[in-house]
Amino acid sequence: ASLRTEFLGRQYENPFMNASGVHCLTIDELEELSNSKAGAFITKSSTEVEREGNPEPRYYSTPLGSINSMGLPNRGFKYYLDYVLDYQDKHPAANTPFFSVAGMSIDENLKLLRAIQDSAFDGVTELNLSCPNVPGKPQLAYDFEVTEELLSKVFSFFKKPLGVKLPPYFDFAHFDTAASILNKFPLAYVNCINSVGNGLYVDLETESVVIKPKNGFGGIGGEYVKPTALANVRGFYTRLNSSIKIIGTGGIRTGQDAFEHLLCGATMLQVGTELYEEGVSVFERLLHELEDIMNKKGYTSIDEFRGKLSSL
Ligand code: RRO
Repeated sequence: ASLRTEFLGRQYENPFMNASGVHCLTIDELEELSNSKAGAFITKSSTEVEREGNPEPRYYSTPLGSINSMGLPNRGFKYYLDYVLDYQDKHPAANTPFFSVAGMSIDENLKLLRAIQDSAFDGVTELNLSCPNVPGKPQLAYDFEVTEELLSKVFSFFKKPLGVKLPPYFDFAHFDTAASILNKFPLAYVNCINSVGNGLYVDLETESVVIKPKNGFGGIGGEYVKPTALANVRGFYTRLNSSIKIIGTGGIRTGQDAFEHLLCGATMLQVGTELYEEGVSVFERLLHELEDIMNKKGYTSIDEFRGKLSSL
């Protein structure tokens, strides 16, 4: 079977990427992704000014996944823009890395996107509307009015391919409202899902929380979140215009998890918690596991089953 994937008119060897935030803070980490079997990769969400992020410990691995309250640590927008522009020059035949931005305000997001629009960047931009971990800053995409206002302003000038990273939704009324707003814009894709915000993990032995920021509250990833991720992939796949692609993120630990995301309608697949656990060798394992499943089922390409989840 072939894992070759077309996304936004570009060809990728396979659909696997890192989830933004994991293994993409520094140029060293980004270069490791570039040299891995990942089909594509994305930078850490950046802000105009570099940020240290929240106090440590701020990431904790649990038996079923992870909890994090990193607080948007990043080297600053220019560091990542310089990296991707340099990457384009050095690898003219390769796909440019995806570029994630997460401004701290509407105006900062607009400023960063204007800078991308005015640059030579020829890749795909991801606007993070769902960071759960900056104290005092709610997840933007839970406020539908502000989301629509922001996207209206963005698309008045932004002409390069743009996707949005969404938080998980948990009600059909919210899927309906979110999709009706997203369908008004020439979005390239939506990425479902960011971490499930503000979970709490308790350590029995110490009778304590496990991360320092926000009294232990943080975004949940890994096995815990796969059913929620699949529901969001499927919920948006069935509601969005077919021109808006889906990136599936959440609970991808095995080839089976990847297959399920594709069956629900995802085109690209992002790996967060399991990449943190295993390092970049996770991609080679996942692509072999996915290929094995496809071979056993008699599929020769992903297009033969993408989105084709059966109902009862
Ligand atoms: O840096 C973080 O705390 C973080 C971000 Br920006 C995000 O979008 N999702 C997440 O789980 N952590």
